[in-house]
Amino acid sequence: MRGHATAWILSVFFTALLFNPITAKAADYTEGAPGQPDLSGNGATPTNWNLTAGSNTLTGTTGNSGDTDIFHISIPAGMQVSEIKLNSYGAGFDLTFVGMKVGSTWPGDPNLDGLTNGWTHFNTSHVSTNILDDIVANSGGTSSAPLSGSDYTFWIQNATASTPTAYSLSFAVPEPTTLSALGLGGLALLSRRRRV
Ligand SMILES: [Ca+2]
Ligand SMILES: [Ca+2]
Repeated sequence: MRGHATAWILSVFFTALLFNPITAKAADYTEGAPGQPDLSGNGATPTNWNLTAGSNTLTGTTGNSGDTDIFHISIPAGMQVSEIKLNSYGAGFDLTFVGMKVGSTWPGDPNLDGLTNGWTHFNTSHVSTNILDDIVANSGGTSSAPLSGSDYTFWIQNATASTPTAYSLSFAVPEPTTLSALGLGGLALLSRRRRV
């Protein structure tokens, strides 16, 4: 009985380790939620979004000339953005531009200055895929995945439709300490099993 109780306690412990960083700590940004207005349309003053460990989800809408969404992500020290997954995308034949620039602001215009550190277009065909690899592939070697360092600014704008298009993107930030703790916990479990 004591072995079963120990196993139950351990399983609860590992479940907590596995899921807490994802569900409890991630920082989501949803346009229109309290305190989370439409993302800035001014590259000199992007919306600041501080990422945390886990899956950070951005949900918004963008238009062609009417609603550009420009935001600056801050990556926690020692962590990285491993992928940017498109969860969902409007409808129809829309196409949306996303550009990335190193730093906390984007003065200028990516259509005019061309000074991006990566860009791509996405639409319904990219739903459920990682678009970070597409972005860095168009960087001329000036960026690479996973994203390390601390500050990047993104510029999202519809390339085709004049009507707003809804999108949802998840920025994945793995937590290195979770993997270490799991590794140590796994060793403890193995050692306990050997003794039993
Ligand atoms: Ca918007
Ligand atoms: Ca906007």
